[in-house]
Amino acid sequence: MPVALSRIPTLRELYKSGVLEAIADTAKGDITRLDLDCVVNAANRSLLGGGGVDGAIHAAAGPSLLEECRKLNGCDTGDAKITKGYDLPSAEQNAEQLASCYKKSLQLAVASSLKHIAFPSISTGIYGYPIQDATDIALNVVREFLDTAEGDKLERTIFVVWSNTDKGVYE
Ligand code: AR6
Repeated sequence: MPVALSRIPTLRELYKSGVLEAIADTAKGDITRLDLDCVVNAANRSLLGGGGVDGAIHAAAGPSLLEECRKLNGCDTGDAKITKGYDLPSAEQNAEQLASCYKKSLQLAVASSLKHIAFPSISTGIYGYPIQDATDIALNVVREFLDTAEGDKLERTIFVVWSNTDKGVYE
C-alpha cells in the first residue's frame, strides 16, 4: 500500500507499506499501569490468582476480578479467557500452547471490539520458558495475526517487558 505524502503516515500505514517490520511496540514497565482497551495476564489454569504479573494484576484490579474468575471454570494451558478490567486503568509449557494463548488472546480482543492489547512476557517468569524462544513465538504469532483481516482491526499491540535483558531480546 503506498503511503500518502500529504501527511505523516500512521504506524499502521508504515507497517502495511513494509517500512516497519511490525506494528507492535516494546515497553519496559508495569503492565497494570497501562491505559489501554485490554491487557493480557499470565495466569495459572485455576485463574484464582498467583504471584508475578498475575499477582500484580489482581492487586491492581481489586477483588471483583477474582469474583469473576471464580465463575470461569479455569483456563486450559494454551487457551485464553476474557474478563473486565475492574480497577485497572484500562477499563508444562510447549511452543504450540504458548503460540495458541497469544493467538487466542488476540482473537478474543478483536471479537470483543477492542483496539489495543498489551502482552507481558507470558511464561518466562515463574514458569521458566526460555526468553529467546518465547519472544520468537510471541513476535511471530502477533506478526502473522496483524497480517490478517482480523488483525487489521487492532490499532495497538504492545509487548511490556519487565527487565532490560528482556527488552533487549524483544528489540
Ligand atoms: N508488568 C509487566 N510484566 C511483569 C510484571 C508487571 N507488573 N510483573 C512481572 N512481570 P510471571 P509466568 C514479568 O512469573 O512465567 C504466577 O504465580 C516477569 O518479569 O508473572 O507465565 C501465575 O499465577 C516475566 O518477564 O508469569 C502462574 O502460576 C513475565 O512478567 C505463574 O506465575 C511473566 O512472569 C505464571 O508464570
